[in-house]
Amino acid sequence: MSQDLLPPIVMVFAASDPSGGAGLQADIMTLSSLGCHPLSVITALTVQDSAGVEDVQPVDADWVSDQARALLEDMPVAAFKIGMLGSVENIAAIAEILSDYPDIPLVLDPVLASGRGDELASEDMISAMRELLLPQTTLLTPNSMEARRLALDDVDEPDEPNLAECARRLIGVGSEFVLITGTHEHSPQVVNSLYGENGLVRADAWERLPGSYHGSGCTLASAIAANLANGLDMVEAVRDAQDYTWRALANGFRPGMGQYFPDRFFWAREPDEDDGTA
Ligand code: PXL
Repeated sequence: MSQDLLPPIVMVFAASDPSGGAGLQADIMTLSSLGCHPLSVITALTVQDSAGVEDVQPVDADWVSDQARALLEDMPVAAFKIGMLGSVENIAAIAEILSDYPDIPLVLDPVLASGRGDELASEDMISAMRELLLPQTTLLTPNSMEARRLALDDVDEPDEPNLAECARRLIGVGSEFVLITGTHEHSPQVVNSLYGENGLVRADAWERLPGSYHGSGCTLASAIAANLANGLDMVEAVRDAQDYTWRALANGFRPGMGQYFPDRFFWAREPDEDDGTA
């Protein structure tokens, strides 16, 4: 079999969500749905259901390093995607690995809390992300609340910075691009804004879907990583991944008593118009 037939390989650092709504499982499904082969480096285990996160058990940082190093020495990786990190030690270990692969694009989804508001990152972890990971990031994908928390200066600020100012600061810290998603803003449409070193690159407005979703951020960030691995440039990758994510959400389902889950394989369930059946 020719190497040309190799699917693009994307290495994910993320925590297990046994519900399959978010986390590593969401990343694996999204990357597979978009034609990539996912490598999964587990940073933490969680106990959760469709309503919220009950418990988190970080994986030992040496185990995180070993999982990644073994694969990186074996296979060509086209993109990195980072989700929930689990501990400051894991952040330091991952930052060290990434520094050996500066040419591979990195999509960092700064997971700070679950949809219900369960804390998934401590203040120390936020500082470590800012100092060790942002300078190595190609695209950071915070929601507006995460953008404000990450961009807040240590000095007390009387007013919250606006989102464009947050993006400017996060790019100042070292991320090449920042995509701030607008799901949590009180606007009639969801507006997602991509910023680069010269400010706003493009903004896309989407019909706001009713209901609350588990794993929409993981889906979007993984879809962008898949598109970059498939050779799209950043603007195309971000545009196309939003379209994919919106469709996964529009086809969402509610498997339990909590939030809706995106259907990352909505295309596999769509009726096939050309299959000859009535
Ligand atoms: O959606 C963010 C997220 C990422 N990773 C894990 C999660 C969550 C949200 O609950 O549990 C493991």
